[in-house]
Formats: sequence, C-alpha cells, structure tokens
Amino acid sequence: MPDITSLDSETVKIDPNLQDQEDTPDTIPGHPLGVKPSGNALLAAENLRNAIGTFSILPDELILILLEFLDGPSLLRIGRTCKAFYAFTRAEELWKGLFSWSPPTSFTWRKTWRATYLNLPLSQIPNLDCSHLYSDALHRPFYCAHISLDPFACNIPARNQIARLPDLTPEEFHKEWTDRPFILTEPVKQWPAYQQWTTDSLLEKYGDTVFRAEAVDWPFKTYVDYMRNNSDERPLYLFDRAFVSKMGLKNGHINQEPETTYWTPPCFGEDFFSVLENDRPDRQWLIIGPERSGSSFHKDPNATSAWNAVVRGSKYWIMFPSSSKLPPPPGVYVSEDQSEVTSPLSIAEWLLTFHAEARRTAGCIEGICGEGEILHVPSGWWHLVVNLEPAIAITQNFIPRGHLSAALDFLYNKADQVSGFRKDVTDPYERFVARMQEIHPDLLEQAWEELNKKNEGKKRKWDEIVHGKTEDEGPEEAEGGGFSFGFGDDSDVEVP
Ligand SMILES: O=C(O)CCC(=O)C(=O)O
Ligand SMILES: [Fe+2]
Repeated sequence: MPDITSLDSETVKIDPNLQDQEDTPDTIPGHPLGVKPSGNALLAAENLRNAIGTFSILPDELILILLEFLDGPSLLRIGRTCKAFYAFTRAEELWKGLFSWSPPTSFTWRKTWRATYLNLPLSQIPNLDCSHLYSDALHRPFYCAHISLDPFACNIPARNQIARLPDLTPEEFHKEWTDRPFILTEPVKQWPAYQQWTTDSLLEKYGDTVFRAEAVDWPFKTYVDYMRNNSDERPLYLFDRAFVSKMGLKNGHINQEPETTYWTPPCFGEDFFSVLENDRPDRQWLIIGPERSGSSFHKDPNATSAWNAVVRGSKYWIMFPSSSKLPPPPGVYVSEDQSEVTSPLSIAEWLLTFHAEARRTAGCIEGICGEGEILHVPSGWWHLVVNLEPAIAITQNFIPRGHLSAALDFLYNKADQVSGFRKDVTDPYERFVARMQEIHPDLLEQAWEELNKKNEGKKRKWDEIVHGKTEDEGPEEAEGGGFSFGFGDDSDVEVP
C-alpha cells in the first residue's frame, strides 16, 4: 500500500513514484474521520494514539482483534474514552461481525454496518476529526473500498488472455477443452434469464424472497438496498444454492421445457454427479453482488469443473492451473493437505499487492466475462473473481468425462474435504462408485486405470529417489491389484 503524502486535502493524491507499473487510481476520497496511513506518523507533531495508554504497545491489528471480543455497548463505551479508540471502534468489520453474529429479524439497512446495528440514521452519526491518527489498519479498508478496479482488468497481456469462442460442441469440449478455461459468447444470449432478469425485475417479483448472503438470510429487497448503498471493502455477496426452488424456476433446454429460465449449454452437458440424483452435492448457485464483490482465490469443491454465466454486469477472472509441483497463486497460502486456503487479504488488497506479480507468473490466465457470456472453470484451477459492476450470475458445477478420475480421487483421498452433500449422505465415495458401476461401468473402469497409471508413475519416481530403483525394476503392485488410491502425498491427479 503506498503511503499517502498529502495530508490535508479532502482528496488525497498518491505519489506517482510509489505506484506499481499498473496505474493505481490517482484520487481516492479522504477517510471520513481523517485517519491517515501509518507512514504519516513519522513527520507528525501530534499523534492521537498517544492517548490510548498501555494499549499503545500493541499493533493496531491486535487492538482490532481485541475489540472483536466486545459487544456493541462495550464498543460504544471504549469509543468514548479518546479519539483514537473512537476511530478504532468505528471500524466497519467490527459492526458487521456483531450484526452477523446475531442478525436481527427485522432492520433497516442504513448504509453502514454500525449505523444499521445501532439503528441510527447516518445523518445522526457525527464524524469526529481524527486527522492526527495514523493507522494502516484503519485507513487500508477504506482505501481498498474506493480503488478503481479498471487498472487490474485492463491491458491483459496477450499470453494471458482467456480464449473466447462463440460456442463449442460437446465433442469439441471433450476432446480439447476440458482442461482449459474459456469464455463462450453465444449460448447464454438465448436464455430467458438473460432477456428478462435485471435487479429491478427480480426485485419486483422476488422482493420478499429470502436469499442467503454469506452468513445472513435477507429478503431480496433488503439485499438490493444494501447492494446500492454500501461502501464495504468486502461487500456481502448473495450466493444462494436453493434459488431454483425459492424462485419457482423451471430449467432444462427450451426445446423440452418451454417455460424454462436457463439451461446448461450442451457442450457442458455431461455431468457424472447426476448419477447420484437427489444425493448429489450442491451444484448450482445464484450469485448477485455489487461492484467489488467477488470470490477470493479457491478451487471448486470436490474437484468439479464449473460454468459461470453472467446474466447482468461483468466479472474479471484471474486463474491458475494447480498441481503438487506448482506453488499456489501469489499471496495465497495452503496447508499441507490443501484443506485450508488462506488468502488473508481482501480482493482489492490482493489486487493492489499481488496482481502485478501474478500477471507475470507462468500459467496465469485472465479475462473479462461480460453480460450474456459464460466462462468455463476446469477442475482443480485456482480462480479469483471480482465484479466490475453490479452483477447477476448463475454458476453450476459438474464432472465432465475428462475429470472423472479427479473426482473419484478427491472423494476417496480427500474425504475430509468433501463438501456440499446432505448430512445423511455419509459415504459419498461408495455411493458414487456404486451408481457409476450400475450406469457407466466402462467409464468407471477407465477412470480407475487412469488413476492407477498416474499413481504408479509417481510411485516409480518416488522409488527412484528413495530406494535408487530404476524404472525397469518397477514399483510393487498396488495392494489388492486393480485400483490403488492414495499415494499418500498431495496427489495432483485432479490437475490438468
Ligand atoms: O462469480 C463469482 O464470484 C465466482 C464464483 C465461482 O467461484 C465459481 O463460479 O466457481
Ligand atoms: Fe469457484
């Protein structure tokens, strides 16, 4: 984060020499309380932080963590002790946390989490002048909430550009594209959802329908009010897996279902999780959010592939292939078994800090998926997505033929990370194999063979390293013959 050199003006200017090669925006409105980045303390004659007594030995980040333990009245009380604590207790994340912890049944969104929690009109909340407080921890979220996203989504190097095609046949997808991200520009334009859905048309029809947005369930009209009147660094994202039933939608190809709203483009038609019928894991989500909302780096669940169709708005995508040989994307930290992904920064802060490096990293793929377009996320690929404008999208996860072995491997070897199944489906792997054996025994056999080959290759390499064996000596046969899962390392078989 660049330090801000001009202290006094309403609009702070960024020293152009401190900017990365990417053009970060040159104007950001001043912090509402006048808080400035920490670097400014070096030359300051006065520092409000001196008033916090013993707490001043703690870094600002730790003070904010301690404040997370307080309830609303306690935050208000400590906020009255001095201007520095006043500014600390104005941090929006604290109030968002309190709100989400015990969401009120009825409330009015009042433009900030604090005003909403306290149920006070914003006009009644004074902004004390804290211009002699210097804190990155307080200034950064505000700064990140106001940066322009355009510089990150522009000037994509040709080598990184995601492929754009009108459409694909199922055969083309299967033969050449299951491992590659791409955008299709045509199929979604046929959807009634594309022709009819806008935030306002949905508001009219579903204003009282309750949708899930992260940890809260809100009527759509409340969410739209939030979406249009917030300046959060990490805007609350509507991500609802039950939207089809909540909205009473019909889906299926228009030739079969005249009242349909949307359908899976035929090229993505094959989905082996469908053998599980009602026992399949969650597979489709309605995604709605304001500019800057989005999804930080992750891989999709259960080694599935996905499509993501933009009905309104546009999304910037940055993606990386993954394997046990490749590090995760810059700024992303993964636990040894890959079960925990830590990307400690907000999307905006990641963009400011790591985007330039990510763009230079081998394997980086980027693109903008515009209105009426659909993007393919291959199994195992890392992706970060940010809405460049308010957006409505539908996403669906599936297992294509090319990644059947990856899904089997994941269900078996990463059973603790399997997600999205109903609680009573206690044995997803066994059920999936049993149904595949009934319906597609040949493909199941093929997938097992593929996995065995990959695992044997890895075991052979391991034996060479550890025991000095040559390839000709070969590995011991896998236990039980046929099929050996679990080489015991972080298998990369799900990886293209
Ligand atoms: O639209 C988004 O925020 C991205 C959602 C996502 O990660 C996906 O569709 O796989
Ligand atoms: Fe995803």
